[in-house]
Amino acid sequence: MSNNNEVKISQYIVNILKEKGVRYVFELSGGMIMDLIDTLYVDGCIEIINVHHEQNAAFAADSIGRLSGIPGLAIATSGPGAINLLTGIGSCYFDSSPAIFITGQVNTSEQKGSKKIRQLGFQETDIVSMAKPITKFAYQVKCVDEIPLILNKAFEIAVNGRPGPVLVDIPMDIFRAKINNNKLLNTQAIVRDVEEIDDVLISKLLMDMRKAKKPIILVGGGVRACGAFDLYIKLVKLLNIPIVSSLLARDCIPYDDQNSVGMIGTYGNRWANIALSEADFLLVLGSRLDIRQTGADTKSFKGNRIIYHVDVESEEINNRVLGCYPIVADMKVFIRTILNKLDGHELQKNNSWIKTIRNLQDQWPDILELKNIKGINPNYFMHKLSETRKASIYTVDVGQHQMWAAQSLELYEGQRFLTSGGMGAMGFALPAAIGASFFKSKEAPIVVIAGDAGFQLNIQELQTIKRNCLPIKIIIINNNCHGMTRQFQETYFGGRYQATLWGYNTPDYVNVSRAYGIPARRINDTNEIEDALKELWHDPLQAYLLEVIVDPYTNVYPKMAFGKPISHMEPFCKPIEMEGT
Ligand SMILES: Cc1ncc(C[n+]2csc(CCOP(=O)(O)OP(=O)(O)O)c2C)c(N)n1
Repeated sequence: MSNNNEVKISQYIVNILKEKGVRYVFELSGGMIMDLIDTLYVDGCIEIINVHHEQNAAFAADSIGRLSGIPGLAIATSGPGAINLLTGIGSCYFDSSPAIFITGQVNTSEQKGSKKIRQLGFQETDIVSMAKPITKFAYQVKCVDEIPLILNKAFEIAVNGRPGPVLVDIPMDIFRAKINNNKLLNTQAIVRDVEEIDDVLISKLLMDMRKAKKPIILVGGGVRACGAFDLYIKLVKLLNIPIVSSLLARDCIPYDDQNSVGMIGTYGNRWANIALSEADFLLVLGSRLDIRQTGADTKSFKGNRIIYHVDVESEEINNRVLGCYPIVADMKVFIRTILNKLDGHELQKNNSWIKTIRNLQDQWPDILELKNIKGINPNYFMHKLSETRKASIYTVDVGQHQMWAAQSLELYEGQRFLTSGGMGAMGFALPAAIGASFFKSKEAPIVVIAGDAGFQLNIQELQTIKRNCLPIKIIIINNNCHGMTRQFQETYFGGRYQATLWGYNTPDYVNVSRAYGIPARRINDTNEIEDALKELWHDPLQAYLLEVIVDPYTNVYPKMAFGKPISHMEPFCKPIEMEGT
């Protein structure tokens, strides 16, 4: 007897996705995922966005997940489609983006199972094993009855604790099978464990903070990833302490806030690194204290200062930098606890310490770090680009331009800065901007900052921008080389520029852009910046590409002299260890 409540699994999945608040799905078609694509199309509630490489579907989902806190969604077919997702999945894993990846798999009957053969079904590939080390959960569905539980679990795992990606691999025949729709969803809100924080430790933290002469807060990506940003803003207003940021938290303190110091780390603002090296108290909020922030000399990073380290994952604390007071907690729980203790009272004023930091900033302006360079100064360009405050979100690729942007963009309240931190994946910025445009319902301009090399990894997505009329402004900082690795060769390989400057070149980006129907312009000289930016912003919601020519030998300075304390920075100090680029 037929059951009226029966639906196809594909429809059941779509129903769950809608329930969970998913509004967009990024995809590239393929046989094993077609049933789901067709169902999404017929259902019509979730917008389907076709991209031109699965990696970009994954980066777009990463971006939506980071911005909304609701898992981004990308789907792909088995074999090459699924494998192409992996770089983006890793990006979600390392940078704590909630995301769901659904991959189609060959029919259950075509799977090789335990047979000692490489493949049975066409494109049959064990994506689950490949994805496991870079997901919070990866699972191949074996039968219809598993679907409700696995999908609910997928969403729960993606957002709970430290957010991250989940992959669910579903055979074709299961997409087509039927399920009773009454099983639909366990839609209760996800309940997080309420953690108790050691009250004595919190009192001691506040006491140490009050006593400190030179306190600093280091804010990391974990604050936003845990959905604690609004609480954090309340907290820092009461604490009134200078704030430095990691790369991923560049947008966690507005440029014009009196407590905003800058970015620390390998390519941090010189004054910020010096300030941190002088601090007697450090409160680390949701930052891993990884090598790009502390450098290799973790002992001097700790020094004699008191460090309280708050993170949702205990293993991240006292991992590299030892001797920190550990506070293992969900950031929201931690901040609420502290706010309760402060009970609306401001902690103290640190006017003289802030003045000292401002003096350091005046002494070491970022735009004067690059002496005697030819042509456009990229740090200066970043100030000019951002002083208009017109971008809603910057998505920034990987390389020197990323560091110039992180050092010198003026990010004001509400503006976001997304980049590929832990994965450091070239090619991230353009697809991330596509995700960001949909998050903003195409109503606010997104600015891509990319290098000439990274842009060539995913250049084909200009077509997605054009087709969807996305308000994306693209800045290519063209130094006609792999600048960051060229700088690496300058330092460690005697200036032999094979693979970065030698044996490499770029197309005419202005013509490429126009070929996709996107207006474009190139500038070579500082005098052209103002006019070009006027043209770029002429219609804020129209896609535009600006190619900014920079001399190939321009370095990113300051740069931590690797192996030395964080205040020892190039070009004045030389490294004693080799870092990863
Ligand atoms: C997918 C990928 N491949 C290789 C690298 C190593 N890498 C880091 S930066 C860089 C050079 C980037 O050049 P470009 O995009 O032109 O930016 P620039 O450094 O010149 O600003 C390379 C090759 C990487 N991070 N990601």
